[in-house]
Amino acid sequence: MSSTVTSPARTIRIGSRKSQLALVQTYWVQEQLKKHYPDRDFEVQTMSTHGDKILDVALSKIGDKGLFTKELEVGMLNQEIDLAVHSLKDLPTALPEGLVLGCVTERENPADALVVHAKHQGKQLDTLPEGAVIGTSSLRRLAQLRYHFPHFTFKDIRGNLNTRLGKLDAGEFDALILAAAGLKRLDMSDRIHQVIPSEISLHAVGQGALGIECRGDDPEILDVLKAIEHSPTAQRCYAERAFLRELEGGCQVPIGVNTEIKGNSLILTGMVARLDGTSLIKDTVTGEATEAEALGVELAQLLRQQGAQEILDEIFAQIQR
Ligand code: DPM
Repeated sequence: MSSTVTSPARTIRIGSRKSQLALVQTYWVQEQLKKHYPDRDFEVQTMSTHGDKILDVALSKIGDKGLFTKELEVGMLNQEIDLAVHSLKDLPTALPEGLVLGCVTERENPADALVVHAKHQGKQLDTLPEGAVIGTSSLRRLAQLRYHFPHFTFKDIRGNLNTRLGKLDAGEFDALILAAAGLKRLDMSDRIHQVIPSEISLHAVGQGALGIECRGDDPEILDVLKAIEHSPTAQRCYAERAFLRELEGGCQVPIGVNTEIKGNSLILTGMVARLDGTSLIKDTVTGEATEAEALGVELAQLLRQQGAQEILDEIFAQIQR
């Protein structure tokens, strides 16, 4: 008699940064996977990334792609973990050889949000006083807000969400600009005073979505991840990422986007702005949602014809001193 030996399915190891937001996101992914594959085991392994360790330097001055992802990527390539959960906007558009974007999950509201100090309760961007100190370390937020509200003062801020809110409450800032999605995931939506309209601030590429990275030669994991992919979010984010990649922008450039799916169409808006807020180039393209990446490339070329490259070259020269 012959016997069949079936080896037990391997435990799937999920890598995560240690920040509170990263962990909330990773446990959410673990739970979704568990729902689809109740018989499989998923375990979470945490790692610190370079970006978690240097908290005192402005993001834009670090100038390193993959600041929040590299250690996790090394872990995947060394077979220590099988997949890594990232805020998609922190995942560079070019991934290391051997790794792929295995899936994109359903997006939260991708907009930026205004959080004000208690003394400005009820105020919004257009009612905050002249000279109000706005905390952000995003060049994208800085450039767009300067363009629309040149009378504010802008100050760098780093650290996790709680640290930032603590600095706001202590009176170091009059208001902060943060991703609505991050506040929502940490159950702090009540701190949002204004969801900033896209006419004022186009969000970062991939903002509000989670991107799960894995090895390209691991068909089993790629298949497992398909169950939690959200295809409309993925199409929008592929268009946004193609736009950013074509403009060769990293996470420290004043580039913003907005996408919308209507039927089979995808509408992509993108902008590039000068850091001092003196000029802002913005345009929109529409096409088939299935041609998402081509649309991103088309928009990048359109903005380049309108002078986007000159703005970017000027900024690269400034931040890579
Ligand atoms: C990137 C930026 C910021 C983060 C730059 C940008 C914001 C930095 C700052 C690429 N990553 O948005 O123009 O404002 O000081 C980050 C946040 C989230 C993921 C927090 C935030 C949560 C939201 C999400 C930091 N990465 O943007 O307030 O999942 O999209």
